[in-house]
Amino acid sequence: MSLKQTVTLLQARNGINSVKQRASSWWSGVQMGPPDVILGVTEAFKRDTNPNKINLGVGAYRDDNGKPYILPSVRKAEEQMRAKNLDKEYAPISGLSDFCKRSIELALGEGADVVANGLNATIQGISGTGSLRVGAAFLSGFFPGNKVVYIPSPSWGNHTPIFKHSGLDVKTYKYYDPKTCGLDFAGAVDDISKIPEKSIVLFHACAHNPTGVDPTKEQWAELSQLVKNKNLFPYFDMAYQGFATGSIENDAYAVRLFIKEGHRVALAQSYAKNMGLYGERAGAFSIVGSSKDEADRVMSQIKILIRALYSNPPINGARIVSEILGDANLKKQWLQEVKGMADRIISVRQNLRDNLKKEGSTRNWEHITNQIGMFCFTGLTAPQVEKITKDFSVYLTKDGRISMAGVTSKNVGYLANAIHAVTK
Ligand code: PGU
Repeated sequence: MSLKQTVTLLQARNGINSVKQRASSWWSGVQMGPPDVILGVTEAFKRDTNPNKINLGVGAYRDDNGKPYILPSVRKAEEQMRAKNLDKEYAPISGLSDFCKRSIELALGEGADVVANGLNATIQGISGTGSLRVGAAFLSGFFPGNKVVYIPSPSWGNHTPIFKHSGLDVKTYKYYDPKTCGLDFAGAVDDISKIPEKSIVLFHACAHNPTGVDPTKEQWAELSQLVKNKNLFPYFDMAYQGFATGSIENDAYAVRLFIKEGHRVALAQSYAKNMGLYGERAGAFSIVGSSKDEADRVMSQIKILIRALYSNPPINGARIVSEILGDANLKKQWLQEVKGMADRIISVRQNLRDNLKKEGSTRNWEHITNQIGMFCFTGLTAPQVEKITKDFSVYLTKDGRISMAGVTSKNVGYLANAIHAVTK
C-alpha cells in the first residue's frame, strides 16, 4: 500500500475524510461580507492590468513618481536604533512611556500645562484606528453621560464601525454642503446645538476625511463655546497632524484651543501619515483629566481594557517615533519632510485644477484648491465614479473622494482628461 493510500485509509477510519463536509456545516450560515469601502478599492486596483491605472483610493502618501515614500528621517532613526542593539522585550501594557510623553507633547505643544501637571492618561495604541478603538472601549465602559457619539456627516468610513463595535451608539451632525463643496457651518452649529447634554462629539482635528474641509479658527472658537455650553465631551481624531498645512502647530490648533479653553478632551493620534509609518501601526490615545489622580485612575482602567484586547502594543514604530522626536536634529529634519509632503499635495491640487481647465472643463473646480490635506471631495457622483473606474482605470471611493497623494505630475493630465470625460 502506498503512503497516500495508507493515509487515506487511516483518515477514513478516523472519520477525517469528511473534513470538508464538516467544516462547511460550521460556517454554512456565514454570508459573504462586502469589500471594505476604502481598502477594497486597493484590492480592485491591484487586479486591473491597465498600465495607466491610478489608485486614488487609500489615503497613503506617494512621491511624484507614484511610489511609497519612506521619510529619510525615518531611515536615519532606524539606523540609530540598529546601532543601539535594542532588545525585543514586551512593551508595558500602555506602550513605551517615552513615546507616550512625546506624542502628547507633539499634540499639545512642548511644556504644555496638561503634561506638566500630569493630567493626561496617554497610551500607545495600534496606530490611529487602534487608538480610537481603545478610546471607544473606555468611553463605552466609563463615560458617565449618553453613550452616543455624534460624528460629522460624512466622516471617515471606519468611525461608525469602530464606535459601534465598542458598544457606543453613533449619530451624525451636518458638516458638508454639497452645493458649495465646503463646510456647512450653520448646519453643524444647528445640529450640535440639538445634541443632548453629556453626549460625545467627534471632531477631525484637521484635514477632515473625506471632505478636506476644516473649520476656520473663528469657527473652531465658536464650536468650542457651543460644546462647552451644551456640556458635550469632545473626542478629537488627529490622524493628519502636519499634513494639512505642513505645520504641526497649525494643524493642532483646534485641539490646543479646546484645551486652553478648559475642555477635558479625548484624543487619538496617528503617525501613519505624518511619519509615513502606515504599516508600523504607531499611534496614541489620551484622556485629559481634571487632576493627576483622575488621570491615574483612568489610565488604570484603560490598561485593563488593553490587556484583554492585545496585551501590549508593537515596539518598532513607537521606537522610530521616539528616536525622531527625541533627537533635535532629526526632529527638525522630519518637520521639513512633513512640510515637503504637504506642499507637494497643495501644489498638485493647483496642477489638477489647471489641467481640468486645459481640458476645457467649465465646471467650478475651486474646491480642489480650497480643500486641504490628503483628500479632495470631488463632487463626482456614484455613476461618474463607476464610469471613471471602468473606462479609465481611475480608482477612488464611491463617495467621489480622491487621495490627492496619488496624483503626480505624470498622471495629472490623464486624470484631468478622465474627470472631464465623465463630468462634461
Ligand atoms: N482617522 C482618520 C480620519 C483617518 O483618515 C484614518 C486613516 C485613520 C484615523 C486611521 O489611520 P491608521 O492607519 O489606523 O493610523 N484613513 C485612511 C487610510 C485607510 C483606512 O481607511 O484605514 C483613508 O484612506 O481614509
